[in-house]
Amino acid sequence: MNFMFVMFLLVFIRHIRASSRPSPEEECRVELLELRHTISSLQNRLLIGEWQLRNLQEYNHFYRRHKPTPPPGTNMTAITAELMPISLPGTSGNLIVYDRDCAALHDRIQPPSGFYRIKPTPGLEPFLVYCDMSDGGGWTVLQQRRNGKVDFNRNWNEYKEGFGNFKVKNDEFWLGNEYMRALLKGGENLMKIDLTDWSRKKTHALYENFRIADEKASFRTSPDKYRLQFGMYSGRAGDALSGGSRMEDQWSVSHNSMQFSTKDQDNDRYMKGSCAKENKGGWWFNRCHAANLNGKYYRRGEYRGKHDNGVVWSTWRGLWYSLHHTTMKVRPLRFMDSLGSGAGAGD
Ligand SMILES: [Ca+2]
Repeated sequence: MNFMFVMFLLVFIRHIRASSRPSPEEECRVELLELRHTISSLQNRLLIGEWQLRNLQEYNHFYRRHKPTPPPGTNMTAITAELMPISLPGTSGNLIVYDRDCAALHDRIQPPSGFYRIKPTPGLEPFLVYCDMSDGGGWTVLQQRRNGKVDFNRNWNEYKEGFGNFKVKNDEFWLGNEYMRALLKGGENLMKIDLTDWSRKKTHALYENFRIADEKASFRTSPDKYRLQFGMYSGRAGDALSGGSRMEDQWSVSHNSMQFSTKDQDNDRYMKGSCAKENKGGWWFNRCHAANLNGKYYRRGEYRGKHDNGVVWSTWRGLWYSLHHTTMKVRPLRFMDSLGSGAGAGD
């Protein structure tokens, strides 16, 4: 009798244990529930982040543009001081202030977009740049294509010193490798590349730690010819500067660590010819490219030819589509941290 009771007890306990252990299906359901919960909390965080970014941008716009009308008899000096906490320094005399870049200019006086003189390093004379104060503000523009009016098929010295027009917003230009190098030398920079196709669709690519080496070598090394280096990619246009997502393409067309080449200085990795000559512009060619923003300006988008030499961002519109607008602009990484990047807003 006792033995029977023990046996019964054992079977009962095993049954209880078996029924308390969840089946694989139940385990899967629980895991799914947990995942859904994680997704929903991440979505909430994303929403809050986006709201904060929008708020910061609107606040900045409000700060600059919509000054309330003061009631009669108000002390205007006090109002102005309140609206502009970063006030203009006393430059009413002969003192000229040159900011290091457009981000510093933005921090100091928050001016509208336009051409301003900057002085990134003490040894360099101040030079003119286009400051894009939209899109979060503080961007120094290195390159613009808008209408094909400026020929980008130039030689080494022209790419070194810069070319194009520096007068109105939609002027086309290359700032110049020497100026870009000086500008990017100061610290960690974020490069934003804005692209527009012929149906007015926009996209962008962001690269952290974008920098360019010196033209001349440092002691005991070979000339570095404005070698390009950049860090992590983000954005929607695809990582064409790294050659796209295929490993075999990356080896032959990634622009990272490439020297600059022009039609009269072949520093590319294409042994049989000159990428710059084939592709009608100066660039950090490999053998040859997955992005060619200084290429030939075709007016329709899709084009044909012996070489894929259009204004190309291959990971977005392919090698045989020449873009309508391009902008390459930089600002310090830490600027993004303090104000929100505005990257991709509306794109
Ligand atoms: Ca070559």
